[in-house]
Amino acid sequence: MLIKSKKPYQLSEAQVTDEQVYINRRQLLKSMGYIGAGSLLAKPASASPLDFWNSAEKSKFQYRKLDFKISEVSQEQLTPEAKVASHNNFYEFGLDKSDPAKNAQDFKVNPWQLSISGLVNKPLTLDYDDLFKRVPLEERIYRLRCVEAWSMVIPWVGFSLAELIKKADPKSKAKYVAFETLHDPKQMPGQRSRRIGGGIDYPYVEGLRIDEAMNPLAFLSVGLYGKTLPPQNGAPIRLVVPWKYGFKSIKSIVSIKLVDKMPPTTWNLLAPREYGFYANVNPDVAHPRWSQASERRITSGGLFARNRIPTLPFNGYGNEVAHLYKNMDLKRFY
Ligand SMILES: Nc1nc2c(c(=O)[nH]1)N[C@H]1C(S)=C(S)[C@@H](COP(=O)(O)O)O[C@H]1N2
Ligand SMILES: [Mo]
Repeated sequence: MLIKSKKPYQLSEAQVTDEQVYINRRQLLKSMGYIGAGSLLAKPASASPLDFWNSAEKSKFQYRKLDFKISEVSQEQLTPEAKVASHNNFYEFGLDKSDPAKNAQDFKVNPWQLSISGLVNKPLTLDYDDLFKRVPLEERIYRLRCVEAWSMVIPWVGFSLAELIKKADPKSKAKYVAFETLHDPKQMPGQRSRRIGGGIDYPYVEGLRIDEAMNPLAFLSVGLYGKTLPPQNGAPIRLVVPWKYGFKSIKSIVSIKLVDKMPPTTWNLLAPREYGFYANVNPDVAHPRWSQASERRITSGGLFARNRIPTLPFNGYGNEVAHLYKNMDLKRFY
């Protein structure tokens, strides 16, 4: 018998996806006033085959559980962890969506060094352990919209980029922030060959205007689904800019540099007519080769699930960020 109108957290685990269990547990714990519930959830709660730790336990990459504060809950259906970690763009590890998950498992993320330098009064270098403790961790559920017109909903763990930049005390001359991915052809096969690497001149570089970088939505992620990032998702630390196309969200960052001029960015260097510096999600500005009016939302459905949805301006984050572009022609500054 089908029992209707239960509260979400009353559903038995067998009735819902692992991701729904994950989010419903969080909603319940949040309503009960727990702080740092990440550690509570880190205990395998049951022997259910839906347990969200299973996929990570099978991988040989060493994961750590993370403690964090829950700052946001979402009614949107999360993209299953297995899909978040197997459908990737990370050209350093190959061009097919399945390549990074195959080729990045031996990627060494500890030791790691991330420097914050340039036009700052207090340059900083964070080592691996600092990434998880310099700024208190929180969970943020964000939509990720790739310029290729697919999207996901991902529970990230990390902190606001602004919080880290403030610690370096930026000078007033700093107008932009430049980011750089690790350059290590020994570990990243795409950096050894133009064919495997998609013609990109590595290291992968990205940038934001300083006011974009200081917007509280701009996020540095060190984890997803409650534990450290899979290497294919940009371990140990990657940017997440939810109102921009996915290529702005640069992975495996070693350098954050405050600068006075607009820095070069990888996809703009490769094809400037197709990819601009701003890359704000915009259904009204088509890519020269395809429309951006809608997207395929990757959920728990099968390959042929009907999940085409309209794309929203700024990926649905207009209330938070539209003011940054008040007097700009977004068709020109794509
Ligand atoms: N260093 C680096 N960062 C990168 C990329 C890349 O190829 N190399 N791909 C970008 C693109 S196009 C997207 S859509 C997102 C994908 O992130 P995900 O694999 O975690 O979903 O990462 C972005 N960051
Ligand atoms: Mo992308």
